[in-house]
Amino acid sequence: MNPSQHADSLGRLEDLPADYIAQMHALSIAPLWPQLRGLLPRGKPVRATQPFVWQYKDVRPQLMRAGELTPIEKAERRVLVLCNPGHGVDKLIATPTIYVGLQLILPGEVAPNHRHTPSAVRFVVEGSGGFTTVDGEKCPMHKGDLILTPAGLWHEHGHEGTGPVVWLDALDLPMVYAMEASYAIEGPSQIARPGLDASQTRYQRAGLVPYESLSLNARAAYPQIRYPWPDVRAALISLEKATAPGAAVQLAYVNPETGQPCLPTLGFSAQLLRQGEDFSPRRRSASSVVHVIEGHGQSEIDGVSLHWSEGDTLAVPTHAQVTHRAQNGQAFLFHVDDAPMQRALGFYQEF
Ligand code: GTQ
Repeated sequence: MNPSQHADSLGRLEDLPADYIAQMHALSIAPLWPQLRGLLPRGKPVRATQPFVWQYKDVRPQLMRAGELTPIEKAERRVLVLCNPGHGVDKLIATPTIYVGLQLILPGEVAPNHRHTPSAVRFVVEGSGGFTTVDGEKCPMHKGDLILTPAGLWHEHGHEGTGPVVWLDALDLPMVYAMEASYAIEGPSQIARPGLDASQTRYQRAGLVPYESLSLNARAAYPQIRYPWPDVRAALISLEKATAPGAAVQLAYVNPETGQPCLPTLGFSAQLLRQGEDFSPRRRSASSVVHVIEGHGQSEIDGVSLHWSEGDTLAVPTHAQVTHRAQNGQAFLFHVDDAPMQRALGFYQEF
């Protein structure tokens, strides 16, 4: 912790005798009161995270260049990390809790099998022929698909098609790393089970689950691994017709057996932004990352105006005031937020 000090009526470090400060520091102790307002600012947290947009037209050429410069064997994961400028390029964070990278895999390449303590998802940005095998389940990767690689599950990526495949990685890595609990184990390539992509096939329609899953001891922690985009898109278009003007046309990706967010730490949702409508959700304590699936538009985040189009990714700080607006037609957004971990910690708020 390195909280900034604030002018206040509380005692300052300089108010104390130098020998007393030296004695305390030699014993690895420190007084709280000079730092109290930094640790617990009044009313609202202090945020270093900036509202920001990474434009795909800027990042993509850099990613393709990585494809030329760095063979997959030298990278394991060929990823360019989206670093929030409020935190610099060393911290590798988009928001305090969310790591986001763009990963490139070229035809015939393999990103070898491993598993780790952070949980991850992939959201496919472009290309076809890519696949991820998760705990023996081989999932095809089509544009807009969401694929989970939860904590502890083996995962490896490959590419059986032509042309580059790019996806967005979102991980709860910053939190797990801060807990000094982040590590990975490498393993031999998985043997994919027959029954390609079975988990999404079993949960084709909301409200219907395989009968045998009702017996509690059969319940898997992660029953669905892939959420295909065409289904989500069609569901959003249906939902729009049943949603009042100004209300969110937004669907959360959940565990179909429990209805709870599909990962314990991060939440994922897809939103249809109606043409010509200013969408202003309630201010909330969660930070988030927004990826543009389709369309273009503009967002105001804490007074910062950001223009976006397909493939772009935005950072939204905690407690931010947000307005999104699609331009020249509707737009589709993918949201990653840290609301599940804030709820688990007991302080998630909407204002
Ligand atoms: O594809 O397994 O962006 O382990 C960072 C860490 C991707 C991955 C990342 C990872 C991966």
